[in-house]
Amino acid sequence: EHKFWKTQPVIQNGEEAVKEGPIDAPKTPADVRQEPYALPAGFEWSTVDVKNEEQMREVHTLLTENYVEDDEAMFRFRYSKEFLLWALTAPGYLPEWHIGVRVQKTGKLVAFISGIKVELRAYSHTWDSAEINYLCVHKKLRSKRLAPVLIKEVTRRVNLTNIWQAIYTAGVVIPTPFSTCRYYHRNLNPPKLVDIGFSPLPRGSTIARLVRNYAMPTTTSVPGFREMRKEDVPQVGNLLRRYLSRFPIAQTFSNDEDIDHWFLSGQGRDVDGKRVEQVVWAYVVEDPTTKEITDMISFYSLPSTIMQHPKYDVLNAAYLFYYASDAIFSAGASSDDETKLKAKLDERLNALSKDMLTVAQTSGFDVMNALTLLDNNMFLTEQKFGPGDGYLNYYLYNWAMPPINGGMDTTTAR
Ligand code: YNC
Ligand code: MG
Repeated sequence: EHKFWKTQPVIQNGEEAVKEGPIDAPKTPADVRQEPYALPAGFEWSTVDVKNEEQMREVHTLLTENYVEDDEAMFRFRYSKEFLLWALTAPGYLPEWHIGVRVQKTGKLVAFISGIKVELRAYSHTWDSAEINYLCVHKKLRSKRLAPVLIKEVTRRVNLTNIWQAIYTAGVVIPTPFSTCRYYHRNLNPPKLVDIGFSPLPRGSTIARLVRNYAMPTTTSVPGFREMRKEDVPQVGNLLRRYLSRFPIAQTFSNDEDIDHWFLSGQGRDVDGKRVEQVVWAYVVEDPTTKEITDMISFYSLPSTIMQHPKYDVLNAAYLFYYASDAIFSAGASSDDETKLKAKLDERLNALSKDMLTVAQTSGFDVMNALTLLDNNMFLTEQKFGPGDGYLNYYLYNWAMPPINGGMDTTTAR
């Protein structure tokens, strides 16, 4: 059982951490193995330059054909190149942490794993960490224990930079999640979701009835709701940092460069007559009288390939990303008690998420997905999200801490 994971500094099955801290004895980069791990004969390591168009195309093709599928093999994630560039070149990223494996003879890219640098806070500890994502082995090379080699190699490269912790998410359960979130789905396009088998047609219902039930208004309704702009970055940063400080674990977004990258750099635009896909959609509420930013909300676009359907081949899915609201902050005096603030926040988040769904439906998304994290439980059901069969497990490498109930995302399942 877990031949690989039982050798790694992670909480082992059945254990539960009480004390917070690293699992391994402290080391320095000088203690780290200097040579790459050995690959099976016929394969070689290849650091992938994701800013190089041809190399990005290779990663994109590998993932489009071989990355995560649902249990019934109906859908497969179809990250755009724009998305991958956004996710892999966040402030502080290291090119050496974008690791490929090629067939020596042909140069074909057959496996990939990536890390970016993120500052994390868990309870009261804050540290630089790696966020590991896009682990992928070509379908023809599965079950040959290549994944452990990729994981050990990325660990080695991260450790060489004096970073000893990592965060990652997976659909599979391995030792040992600190939190598990459930996926919820908000139908935005009933005829298509029923046709492709994503949503059932409830007994006794009709498509027309579903369409009416899930129809959003054509315009947003919160006064001052608008797209986020460059000049909002400092205010959005302060708001988001303050909002996230309420949760047991979160990415710190400690400088405005992070805010700019994660909420503005993925905007769609036309370059040399070519359409660059919009990845992240960020909105703020600017108070019409004070001109202050009181709220923000965002989502990203992550389509899935619909496998073997005669009519549709892409599911246009949006994923709820970060949001924040000052509704929960007490106005100084102790008069605002916790219950009142929570009720205020509940109301505000429902209004905000409703406007976000309005934007998403108007923009042609088929579904909005969200996880049971942050304050999502305040609005998911009211905004007609329904529970799905998917779960996402959250993991830390070389960090022990008590598990988090209900769960809280970090940089999300990007
Ligand atoms: C997984 N997703 O348990 P044991 S998520 C971690 N994350 O080891 P083989 C995984 N471990 O149990 P295959 C894993 N999936 O024997 C499998 N494993 O100890 C473990 N799928 O290796 C598994 N992408 O090579 C087992 O399996 C061992 O050929 C088996 O390859 C696995 O990106 C995989 O779902 C996932 O491409 C590459 O199935 C392949 O099946 C595939 O025989 C479709 O491996 C795509 C897919 C995973 C998406 C993701 C996060 C990855 C996190 C990796 C762990 C990072 C640790 C921190 C490192 C930095 C530390 C510092 C500092
Ligand atoms: Mg393998």
